Amino acid sequence: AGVSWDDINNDQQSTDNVLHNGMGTKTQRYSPLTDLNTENVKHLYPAWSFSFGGEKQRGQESQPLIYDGKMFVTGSYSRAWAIDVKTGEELWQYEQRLPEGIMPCCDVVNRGGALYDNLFIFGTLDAKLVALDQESGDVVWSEKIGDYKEGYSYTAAPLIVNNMVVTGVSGGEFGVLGRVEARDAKTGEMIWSRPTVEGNMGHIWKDGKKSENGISGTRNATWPGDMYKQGGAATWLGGTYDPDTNLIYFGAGNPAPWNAHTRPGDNLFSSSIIAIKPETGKISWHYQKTPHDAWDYDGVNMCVPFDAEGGKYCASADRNGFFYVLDRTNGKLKQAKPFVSKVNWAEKIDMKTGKPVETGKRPGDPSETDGKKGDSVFVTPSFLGAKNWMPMSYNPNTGLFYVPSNEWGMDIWNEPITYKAGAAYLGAGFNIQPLYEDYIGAVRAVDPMTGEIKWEAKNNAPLWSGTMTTAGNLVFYGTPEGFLKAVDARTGEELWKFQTGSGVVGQPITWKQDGSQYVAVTSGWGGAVPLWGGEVAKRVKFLNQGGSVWVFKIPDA
Ligand code: PQQ
Repeated sequence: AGVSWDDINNDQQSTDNVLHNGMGTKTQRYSPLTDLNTENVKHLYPAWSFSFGGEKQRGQESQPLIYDGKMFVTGSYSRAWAIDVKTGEELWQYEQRLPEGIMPCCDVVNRGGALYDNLFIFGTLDAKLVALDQESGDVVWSEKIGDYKEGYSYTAAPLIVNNMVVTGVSGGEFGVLGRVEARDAKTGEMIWSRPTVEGNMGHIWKDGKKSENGISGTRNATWPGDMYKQGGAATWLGGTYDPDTNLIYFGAGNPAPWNAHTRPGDNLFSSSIIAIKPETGKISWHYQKTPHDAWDYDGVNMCVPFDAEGGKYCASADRNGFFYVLDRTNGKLKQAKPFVSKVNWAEKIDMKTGKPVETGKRPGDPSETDGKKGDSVFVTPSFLGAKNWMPMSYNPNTGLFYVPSNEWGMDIWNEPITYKAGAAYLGAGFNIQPLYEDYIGAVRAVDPMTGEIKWEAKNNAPLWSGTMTTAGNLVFYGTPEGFLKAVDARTGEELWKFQTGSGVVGQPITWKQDGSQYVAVTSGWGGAVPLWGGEVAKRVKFLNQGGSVWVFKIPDA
């Protein structure tokens, strides 16, 4: 018994469970189930709801997993539960004892765990990986990812590849060193560690012995002096694994500090997609979406593998406003088009060089003004992104990606900054502003091969939930206003909605059980918007917090 790698590798095809983040390591968030479809989705009703309890609520971004009659779900403040899927009763609860002084940049969120063998593995805000026994909730092993006092934390769902649990790090706003690490999923023992900032050394472990495994890229070619040591490029969103190419794809976040005048050069591999070989942790190829990032455009958005027109591609809807399609065998750019209405920092992506053609909208150098504050610029999208962490989905039947996007801009300026361990490392100030009166969010159906937007479903508040799509021609997503919605995957027509009582910033899933198709999502408003959203945060401050998971089904025939 237990969850095997074969089971996980087959997760997208097997419909009676959800074993992995993204509903399969490709993270397409696609289910072949058709029981629930555009005809009958209007009958979807709640089977049960489970409260995360506690006085502390905040953002609930977790994707639940389903296995062996149990739901495994995480919550804010590094909590986890196993719940009886039939009845909604709690089987066990785990709460990490968080020390004073943890430093998550963007709310106390967790995006879910990983199942492997008899374990449920998830990362915590004090930068640890904890493996719990699926039956009892007891700790089987626990390993440190980084020092929380230096700003490391963890929020993403781990990725399983073969017998390994593969994770990144959070902490880009504190000048941590971004990296991807693989551990033995059964024991937590380290197998390899691969920095995402060019110039740093990788390591590999064999029989408990650590040895050097080559620097990433070249030493200091794209970073001045010693700055590569605190270069950020945090891998805070986790990755995808594609068995066809046998590569792990990770997004690497913004370079640190935000003030780009301090670090001339491209600052590889920040704001990039990197492809990593699972055996050695070595980088096979990279593609930098925002060279010398000056806007915190980050780059963690996943590259979601898909096949089209005889090619093997992956797609990434980036915070910087462009929807990229890469040949996932070699990282070559195939397509890049904006997926929001206003992108003013770059005119386009040059298809020959693969680089953005910039428009001169970089914040000014403080040394050119009074030395304290450089010239401010108004830039679209804002640093919270045309798309932030919330995952998109891909439906192979429609050939479309369903992208949760937001329309906003920001005033941004630079200030002098020096590195101090455990302190914010930005050197920038900002204020996010809405662009339109009537909406900020929009789910957009993007044709990856043309970049064409086939339909859009607008939303007043910024969208902060993932999307999920099915062979029943449905797309599910949540809104901060509290609704879980189902729309027609071909047209965007709204077919069903349910008010969950707090904002939905979670990741919907679906599976089949005892002959019925089920849908589940967490509810609880939070994440980065209320904390960093400037004028937008003010606009949506009426939204209420919460903490629960909802499960839906259609009535038995
Ligand atoms: N997390 C959210 C969220 O959950 O709503 C939004 C963001 C994060 C951001 O906009 C970030 O830039 C961000 N950056 C890092 C980083 O650089 O390490 C980490 C995280 C995180 O772990 O949640 C976010």
